Amino acid sequence: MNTSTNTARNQGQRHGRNVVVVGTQWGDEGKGKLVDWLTESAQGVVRYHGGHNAGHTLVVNGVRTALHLVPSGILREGVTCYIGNGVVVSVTKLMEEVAGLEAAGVKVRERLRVSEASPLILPQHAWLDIVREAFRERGGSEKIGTTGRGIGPAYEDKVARRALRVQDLLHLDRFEAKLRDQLDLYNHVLVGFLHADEVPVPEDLKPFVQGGKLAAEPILEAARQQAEWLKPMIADVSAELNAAHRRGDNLLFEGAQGTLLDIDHGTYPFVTSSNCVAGNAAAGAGVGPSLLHYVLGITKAYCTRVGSGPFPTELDWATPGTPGYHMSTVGAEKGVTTGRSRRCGWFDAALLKRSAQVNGLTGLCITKLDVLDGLEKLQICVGYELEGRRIDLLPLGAEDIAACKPIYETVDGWSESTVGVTEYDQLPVNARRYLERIEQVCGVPIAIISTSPDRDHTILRH
Ligand code: 2SA
Ligand code: MG
Repeated sequence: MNTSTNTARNQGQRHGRNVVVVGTQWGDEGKGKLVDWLTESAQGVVRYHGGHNAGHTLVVNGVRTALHLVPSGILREGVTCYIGNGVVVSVTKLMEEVAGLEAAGVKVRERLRVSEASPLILPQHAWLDIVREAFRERGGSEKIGTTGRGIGPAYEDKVARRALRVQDLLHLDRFEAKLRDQLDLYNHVLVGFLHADEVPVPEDLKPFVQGGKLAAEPILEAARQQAEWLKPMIADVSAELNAAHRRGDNLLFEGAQGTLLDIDHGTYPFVTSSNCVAGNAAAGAGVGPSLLHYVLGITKAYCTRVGSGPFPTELDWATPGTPGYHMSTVGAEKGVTTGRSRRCGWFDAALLKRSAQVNGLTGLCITKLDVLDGLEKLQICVGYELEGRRIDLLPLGAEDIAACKPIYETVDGWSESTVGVTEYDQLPVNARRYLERIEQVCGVPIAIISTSPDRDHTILRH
């Protein structure tokens, strides 16, 4: 491999070279930091799926910023941030997030473009999400462990062709007619059928849910104000991205969640409701796949998962003194959006092979390597035993994945600190061995290594 031309950042520095940044595990791999770092050589950053269920933490000059819906390029002046048609948009949450960023001195509105074709997340979606989870639990089924943000129901409405979209905010009469039709369905069938009046209403939904029923007037009232606020940012994002590409801009496509949460390729049904894989960067932004030039897979040096569902290499992460507890505490593994503890476990190379395959990964970026500092021995899962057979690729679907017994290779850890290391050669020899073994088993080159949340603590390997 030609070492100087194949890295994502070098791809970015050449004009018109676009990079997709995708999570290869269950989300929270550190995509936000990498998008921010790569943005030094990009002019546009695009979100293409998911919604404000995402939580991206950036640390710049020691200051921590959490982003949910706004693309992670926003902290770089001069970068245009796009929310593509594949994203489900809560204008209420977008307004809150933008207000927070602007209060901290980040100019957002003049650099943010929101697709007119994005489906809206409205109070009925969050309410249905919460009610469904409550009833799954009551009925004895395992909860999905959603973020309760209304993501699933908003995508359901999109696929059922009854969604209200950003462009409907420009025609409030049309918005009202569609909303009333939709609420009829919610009140009579979707929520009504579930006896939603038995479920406690969260504070922020109280104005919209009255006696277990959704009320149109407060939603319309909020929409009128939101339409005025959003109007200057509403755009034909597909046309703008294609024009940006023609004039030589480098674009970064920012994935949210992770490959194992993908609606098709993940641990179904314990997944989110969108395609998280790199291929959806094209459909969810309105560009052709020929515009995606480099796929960078972001991979934590161990594994975490928030929410329910199978996790073959999961460890006991609650007992002090165990490697899982070390990962959970040193790695500060808590959800950025919901504050839930993330489950922790060993690195799973058989899972990563699945991820490399469905994303067509060009290179890997390993994050949070420093969290493993001080662990005496490390385990790498290289395959599983499933129904008496040995397999080396994560199977599809929750039931088979839950039945997988991991097969581990044990490698030596390192006692030195890797925090802030910026040169590959300065990593402890066992850290390099660990990385090189991962690379070998997964079959994808490691291009970048992150050694702390800080923007500058990054090793560009080749
Ligand atoms: P949803 O709300 O319908 O998308 O939930 C479905 C599943 O997807 C998981 N999910 C996530 N997993 C990791 N990180 C996410 N973002 C936040 C973060 C999550 C948080 O960055 O920490 O704060 O809890 C995210 N968003 C969705 C979710 O846990 C369900 O398993
Ligand atoms: Mg996150």
